Amino acid sequence: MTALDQFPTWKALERQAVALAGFSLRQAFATDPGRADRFALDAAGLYLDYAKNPIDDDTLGLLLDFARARDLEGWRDRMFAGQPINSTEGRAVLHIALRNRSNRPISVEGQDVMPAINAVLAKMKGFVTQIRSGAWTGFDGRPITDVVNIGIGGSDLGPVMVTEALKPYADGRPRVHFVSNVDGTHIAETVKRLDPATSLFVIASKTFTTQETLANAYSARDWFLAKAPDRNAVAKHFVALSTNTKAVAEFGIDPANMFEFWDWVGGRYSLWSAIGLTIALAVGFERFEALLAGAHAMDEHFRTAPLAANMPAVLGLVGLWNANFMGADAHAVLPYDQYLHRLPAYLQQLDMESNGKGTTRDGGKTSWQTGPILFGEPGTNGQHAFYQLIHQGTRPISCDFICPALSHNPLGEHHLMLLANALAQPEALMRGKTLAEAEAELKPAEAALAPHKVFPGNRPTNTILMKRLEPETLGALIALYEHKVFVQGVLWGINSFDQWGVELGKQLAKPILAELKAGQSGRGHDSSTTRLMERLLAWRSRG
Ligand code: G6Q
Repeated sequence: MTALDQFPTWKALERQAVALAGFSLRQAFATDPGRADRFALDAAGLYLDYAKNPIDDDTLGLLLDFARARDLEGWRDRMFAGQPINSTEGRAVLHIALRNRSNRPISVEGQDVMPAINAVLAKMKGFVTQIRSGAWTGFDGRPITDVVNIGIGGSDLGPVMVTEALKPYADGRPRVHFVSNVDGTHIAETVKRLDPATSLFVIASKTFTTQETLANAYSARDWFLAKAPDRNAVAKHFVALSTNTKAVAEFGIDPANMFEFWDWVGGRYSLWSAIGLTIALAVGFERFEALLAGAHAMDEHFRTAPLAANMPAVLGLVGLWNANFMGADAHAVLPYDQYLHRLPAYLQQLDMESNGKGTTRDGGKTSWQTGPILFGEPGTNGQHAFYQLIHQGTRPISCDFICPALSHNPLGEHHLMLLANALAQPEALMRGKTLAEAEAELKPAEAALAPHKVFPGNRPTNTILMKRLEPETLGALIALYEHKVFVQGVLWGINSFDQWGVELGKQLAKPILAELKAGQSGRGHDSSTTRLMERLLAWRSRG
């Protein structure tokens, strides 16, 4: 593809960055009383304030010109129309169909996918009702008390994050657990306190070939069979969420107990599909549907709102401005809600696996930065850890502050204290503190401390507010980020829906596993890997 710096609209952005070299957010707010109103958007129950970014009206106009030059609306429409925009895998990208509550027909290769989606949702609903009501019983006739979701990556992070976020809606009937790591500790610690007769294992794997998931699933089955009366009991205690009926049957799960999805659902975009079964088991099917409805509301906004008023488009464009023109190589996601404590981990996969790429859609090399390094922690914990670097470090880092107005646990003044911090941090990052201000706060004897108390300010932040963290607002929030990532992938000219970068490590692990089993390092490794393997083998042989 044409390098981005050959686009006149990109060149205009480069000139704008030079023109804004001395731009001061503090001054912009002081001189422009309308700034907060102009740089804010409402959609699907979310309020986005992006006024604390180093932009002015011209910058936003130029970013929108760039989006048009990159045919953002065309790509969006092709995604919604079910065209195979995941070019390296020749697939459509239709997580939006999974939550298409309007039931508007969406076709893949001429076939409407909505009837199949609705059929799986109906099957999920029936199953969830049976488990939650106690009608589905285990091998000794008792109802299921504990569900263990076994999956990894996209088959784990989304369900874990949502289940944690919706904990106030979970009644513990059943309790849910998640096992992902191939480290035996994860499954061993999880099943330790469980009763096989009242446990249900949900094996979540799109391909049903993933090494970690299969290893955990087989260990779970062994643990189960050690106590179960016979192999027939597996049917009541193991279900699968997958696209691979054959492999599910080979594992020993009756395909009648498989909840299907399709190859046009990317792993990290799959929590809306059968992969969301554990979420629905934890909080009830109606809440799962409300989650879908919230995401659908954001989809409709993204699909129809003009770019300048389009929340995912604007969030993506402002993010690109910070990443490509303001030097922000890292982006922090800072939810001021304890229930969102797994959101940063979830977004790490969504963003970094989607846009951590240096190859353009047509196989060329990017000469521009793409996806930022993403990290985060719930507020206020992060404030007592890494915020120092965000305030005074040498690298600019952009941040998203996420905050609900109401808490599910209105305890004394806790939530007001949380809100005060969520407002103070972006204000401090924007405003900073000058040397003169620092000096004015110090006694003459402490004057030497003044340089240490200077905050450069001008640090880019977004703040996303919602009334309360509920299934609908959570659905909208996740969809907002999904579409933001999509927007940025389009702007950068990369395919956000493949993940070839995870392959090499998997490939190299195979021979190493065989060598570790044989107790001897093989040829062909670098000397460092060989020494490390020898040391591990030596310690294991003496262990
Ligand atoms: C996500 C990735 C990846 C995937 C896992 C699990 O987009 O494709 O994280 O979800 O590797 O794959 P399976 O669901 O096939 O086990």
